[in-house]
Amino acid sequence: RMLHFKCRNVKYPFSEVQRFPVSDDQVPWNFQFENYQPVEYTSPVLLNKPWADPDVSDNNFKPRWNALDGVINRKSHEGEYAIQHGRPLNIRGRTGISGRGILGKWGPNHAADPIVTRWKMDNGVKILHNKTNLPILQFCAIQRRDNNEWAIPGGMVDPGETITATLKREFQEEALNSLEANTEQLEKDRNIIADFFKGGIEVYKGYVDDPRNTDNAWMETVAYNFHDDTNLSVGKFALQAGDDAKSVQWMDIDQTLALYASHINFIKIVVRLRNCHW
Ligand code: RP5
Ligand code: MG
Ligand code: MG
Repeated sequence: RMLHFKCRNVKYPFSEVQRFPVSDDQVPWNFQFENYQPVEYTSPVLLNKPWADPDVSDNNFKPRWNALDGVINRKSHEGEYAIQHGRPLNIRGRTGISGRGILGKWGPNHAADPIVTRWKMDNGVKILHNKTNLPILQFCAIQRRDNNEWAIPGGMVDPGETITATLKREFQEEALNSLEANTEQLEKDRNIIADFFKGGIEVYKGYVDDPRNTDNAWMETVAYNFHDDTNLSVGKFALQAGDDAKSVQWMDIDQTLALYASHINFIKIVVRLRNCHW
């Protein structure tokens, strides 16, 4: 399994909590790490939040680990995770923090990431990169309000929601500001959007190296590529940031991009798929 980096050896987001140091070797749970003393941290923000799990010590909390638990998916895309002292163990290994941090669910927290792409064009003609001679692909990137990092406009799968619905909803909320925008335009575009989101290709399913991950809670995602080959569909839309996005843009893709969590790895898969400049 791949190592995680963004949830190790740094301060935990929105807190002063410093993670217990974990070297590359020490990540796997089967590595003997006698002196491992992760900092216990569950954000007080989670207390009594309807979307968050209760504490594992709560007698009324009877989660079904590694299973579909009513409308909550507690299965990992990466296989079976272990349970220790009543808590799931991070499927990729140690992070230096025990507890849930700011994640609502113990174990996997499921998200979906819509990678919406178009070609960089000049009057309907693809622009080729001057070094590689390959067409330049652009993706719809949002700047996250929580940490200013650029990212795919993904979001959490609501209880009982299908991945297909999450992909389309999060794109509309974060990149088209559907929660606030003038609904007249969105109404006009509704059929275009519906058609466009039927044509997705799954490019990644699994763990996300997210800075919010802990030893007992972590992000997982399903990423889909939705591609507008002509810029006559969603590619022609004027983007407008909304909800947890503070800005949005069509961003040229190349290997120097610095993106949130492990999003660059998902973009790289799309690059191979579309045979574009990198
Ligand atoms: C990442 O966090 C996922 O890849 C997805 O992009 C995002 C979901 O969380 P929020 O945007 O709702 O904070 O791990
Ligand atoms: Mg969102
Ligand atoms: Mg989001």
